[in-house]
Amino acid sequence: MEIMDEYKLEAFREYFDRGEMRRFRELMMYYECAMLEVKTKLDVLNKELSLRKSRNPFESIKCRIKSPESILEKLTRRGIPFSVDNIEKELNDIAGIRVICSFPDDIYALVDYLIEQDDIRLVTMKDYIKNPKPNGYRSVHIIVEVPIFLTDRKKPMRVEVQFRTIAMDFWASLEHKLKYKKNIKKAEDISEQLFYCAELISQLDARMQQIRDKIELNEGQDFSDEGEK
Ligand code: 0O2
Repeated sequence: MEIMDEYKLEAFREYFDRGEMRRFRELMMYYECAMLEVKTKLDVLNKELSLRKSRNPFESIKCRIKSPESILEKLTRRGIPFSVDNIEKELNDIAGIRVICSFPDDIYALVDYLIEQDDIRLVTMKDYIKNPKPNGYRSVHIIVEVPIFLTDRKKPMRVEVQFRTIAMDFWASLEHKLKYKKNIKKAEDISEQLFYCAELISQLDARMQQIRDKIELNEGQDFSDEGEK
């Protein structure tokens, strides 16, 4: 997990006085706690479902706290004045979790199990699998609010969770790398090729899911809850 060290905080020293710096560190600590809460919930679901269904609903899980440079960049890009209050009020992705699943339907099952929990509040859901971005990007992004229990109070905090399949993550990682190769970025045929690859990947995901369904049917294994009764 990425910890916000002194070196990274340098980016903020010219904007914040000592008091604001202290409040900023405190806020980041709250986000870290909220991120751990949600990660634990997902780990618990993964363990329970692995035992019940003999396979992991997710392959890996990564957590990160948004870097001070990215926070600064996002607020500046949106024309929002830079302050600790605005960071908390305006940004939903300070605490971020990325869950990499094997199959698309595992994504929807995990989202449902997570948002059904009674201390979780779904703030927003963006389904870029059903509605991919124009460049072909696919993923499900949810913002959830989870309470953290401090010494003297309970504080609701927002966490972004991105769910992707291995194939979607493969595409997004390479596309992200290529985006920063500026001379390539502008070439139209590159965008078209990336879009085409995203379509292929989506077909691949659907095919792999069909193969899994066939195997499970052959094994007489019904993975739905009905089949377990
Ligand atoms: P990082 O370091 O990953 O956090 P925004 O675009 O951020 O102003 P919003 O509504 O927050 O607005 O964006 P959205 O659509 O929910 O997605 C934000 C995050 O999704 C990005 O984070 C990426 O991680 C990922 N993402 C979205 N679109 C793409 C895409 O086209 N390609 C790739 N590779 N990833 C994408 P950040 O903010 O970029 O940074």
